[in-house]
Amino acid sequence: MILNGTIIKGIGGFYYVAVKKDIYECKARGKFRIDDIMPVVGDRVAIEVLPDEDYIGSIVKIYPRENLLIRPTVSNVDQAIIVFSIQQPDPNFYLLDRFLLLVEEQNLPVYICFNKIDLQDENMYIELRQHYEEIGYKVILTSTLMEEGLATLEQVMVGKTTVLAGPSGVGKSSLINQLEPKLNLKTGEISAKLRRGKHTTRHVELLPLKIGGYVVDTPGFTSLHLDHLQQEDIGYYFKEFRPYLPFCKFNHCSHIHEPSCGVKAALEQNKISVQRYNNYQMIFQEIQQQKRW
Ligand SMILES: Nc1nc2c(ncn2[C@@H]2O[C@H](COP(=O)(O)OP(=O)(O)OP(=O)(O)O)[C@@H](O)[C@H]2O)c(=O)[nH]1
Ligand SMILES: [Mg+2]
Ligand SMILES: [Zn+2]
Repeated sequence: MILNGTIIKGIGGFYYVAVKKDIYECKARGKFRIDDIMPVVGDRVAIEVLPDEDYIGSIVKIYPRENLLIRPTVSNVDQAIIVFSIQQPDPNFYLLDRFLLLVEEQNLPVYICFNKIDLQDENMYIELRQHYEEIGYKVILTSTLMEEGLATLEQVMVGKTTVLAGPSGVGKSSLINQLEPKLNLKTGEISAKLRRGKHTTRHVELLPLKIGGYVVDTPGFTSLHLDHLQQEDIGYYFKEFRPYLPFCKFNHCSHIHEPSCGVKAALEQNKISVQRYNNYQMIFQEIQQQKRW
């Protein structure tokens, strides 16, 4: 018998496929390896189950993916929420901009969530929110400790498949636990010495929400590779640069050395933030260096 379902978890060569309320433990057929396609969490698949075996099957087909995130590896995502804490650990805005770039490349709707607002005074995080809202991102401020912002967070997740991503220790699993206490996800302490998270979440999993939809808790990351990107696309992925790109005189303007550059003009008029422009430049140069090899 063939059934259609969604891979919600993969561990040690097994894939757990949800077919309505049932979960089937599946192996992938060898032919995927031949085609060089590996099933990933989020894939919609057809599985073959034998009549006598209880909830065991094999994946025989992977349906075309709507999208594929590589960090974390998950497909068919509706949106991403990038979580950073405003303290413990301190936000790394360069890393945030890199992550935004990856999400833009996937053309995925995105929210930025600043968690742990109980740790800082209001002026700091209001300014932070303003900064990213001016760029064009939606920002949610939360505290699991004070139970703030959780209703807003829940609202944007209703009925969707949402990936929660961000560095270790920022409170991703804690946020999900607040929304869905039954999941009882493991959360970790912040290392006192390193002031970083300890990578409590280890694998990627689609977690069903009672409000409908799934949330993907993901292991924290400390760096992100951008080597698959083309340098000429970077400017476009910096969302707020887009309106100024038509004003660049040169077709493949890097927005760094060229005269008559729309982006640099906008920078001079304070329409683009210096911090974002500097991050752009660093990322552009990093990719340029890699392409030389
Ligand atoms: N002060 C404060 N601490 C929080 C808040 N949310 C989470 N924490 C704490 O932050 C620590 C890390 O939380 P986790 O939820 O494990 O973080 P994570 O992002 O899932 O980390 P990884 O799984 O390692 O990627 C825990 O000690 C939480 O209790 C918050 O809003 N305020
Ligand atoms: Mg976690
Ligand atoms: Zn330019």
